[in-house]
Amino acid sequence: MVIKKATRFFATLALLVLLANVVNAAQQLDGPATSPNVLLICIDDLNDWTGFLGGYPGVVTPNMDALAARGRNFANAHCNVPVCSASRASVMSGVAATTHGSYEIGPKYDDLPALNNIPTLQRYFKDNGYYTLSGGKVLHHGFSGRLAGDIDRSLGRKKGPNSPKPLNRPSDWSRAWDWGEYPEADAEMADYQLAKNAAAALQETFDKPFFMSVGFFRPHVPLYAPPKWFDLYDASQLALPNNPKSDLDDLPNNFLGINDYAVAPTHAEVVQHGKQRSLTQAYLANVSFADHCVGIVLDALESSPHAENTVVVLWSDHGFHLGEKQHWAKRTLWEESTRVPLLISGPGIKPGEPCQQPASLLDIYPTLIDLCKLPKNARLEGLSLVPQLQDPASERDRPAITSSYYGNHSIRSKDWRLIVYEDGAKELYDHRNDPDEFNNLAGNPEYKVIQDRLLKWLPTKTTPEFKTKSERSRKRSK
Ligand SMILES: [Ca+2]
Ligand SMILES: [Ca+2]
Repeated sequence: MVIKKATRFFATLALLVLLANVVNAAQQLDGPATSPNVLLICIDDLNDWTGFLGGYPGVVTPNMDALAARGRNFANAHCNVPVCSASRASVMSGVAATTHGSYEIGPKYDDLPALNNIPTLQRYFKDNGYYTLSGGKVLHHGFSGRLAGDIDRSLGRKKGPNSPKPLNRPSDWSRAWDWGEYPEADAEMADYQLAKNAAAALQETFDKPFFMSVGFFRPHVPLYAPPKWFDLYDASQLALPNNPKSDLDDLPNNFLGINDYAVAPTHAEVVQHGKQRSLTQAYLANVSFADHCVGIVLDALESSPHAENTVVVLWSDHGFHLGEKQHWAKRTLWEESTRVPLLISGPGIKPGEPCQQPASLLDIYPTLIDLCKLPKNARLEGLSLVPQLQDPASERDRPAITSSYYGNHSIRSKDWRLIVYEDGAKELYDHRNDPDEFNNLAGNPEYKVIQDRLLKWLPTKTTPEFKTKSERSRKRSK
């Protein structure tokens, strides 16, 4: 009798253990059903001029600062390419320019042969059970062609940075490089309308986890924003960068070759026309306006049913010079051009110190896969940032690599930056005592060991630059 009872007891126990295992397995297999939502906020041309990165004294970015305070601020994060379309192709494919072959403004994601079999981040989540929503500038050319099905719902028509655009407005250099107090109200701005659309969608409930991408155009030029954002900054009192001309004396001769960007004004032109203060004010105004739009989306998330179960990632596609090193805009391999905001927060991520370890925008894709417990994507070239989300001091050997135009690369570690140009010329900076990258140490025998150590990370196998047929014929006709 006793034996029978014991047998029954153990049989029941075995059954319970078996059931528990089945439930566990189901939970693992059912990842997406219990996975967090994702809110991906993409900003265009935002450099380190935010409160949480400390790049400009007195800049007003309370919403992004609050986001930084409740998650992880990757304070040493860098883009893969310092220009819109190629940077975004890297983020959304998870592979570097040296693999996909776009090093400049140019081909669409779906034009690049190397990306034929690589799903966008959004497609990967969709294929793993997520509902995808997207609005504004996420991929530079949008989700079109074979990518059209990657997005289940649009959060509004893709409007360019010229929306709205004042009529017949004279411009100092070009239509793109215009700026000023326009329009009168936030509600007329495309970014504001997008923020409101995203905010409304966040109040809904979904029968699957969602992956929402929201891409703001500001502070990309033209730098129009309503007057109240300009009023935050007194142009006559603004700090201007310390950018002595002599800083350029220790640069390799060819550096101008990759910084020759015809659309942006040169620093000499900005100064000659007396526009440095008004341009700086306009950029700051647009940063604060973009921050306001981010706040609309974050407030909506906060008051939604998804507040506790959504991973938020905020990033900018590359940095921006406003006179530093005598340069305006992007495309350089210096700190102002490669450094970007990267904030990650969500369930299980505790607030903590900013992370000073190098991070790359390539890391967004594998990090989100880890956080949402999706199957690994073997094609990705970034590293998951989960160790640094758990502990910001967690060391990481691999530096952040940035490429600009074919054959030119920057290698940014925790303390150093090495730039290697196509012809082998180099720049080396020690960020422990030279955050402005004034003192080029390349070739100095005292720093040979560190230079050689960084050189080991220089990309060797690189995909040649891909040009579409129309780009090739445009080039020939020039
Ligand atoms: Ca951009
Ligand atoms: Ca220098």
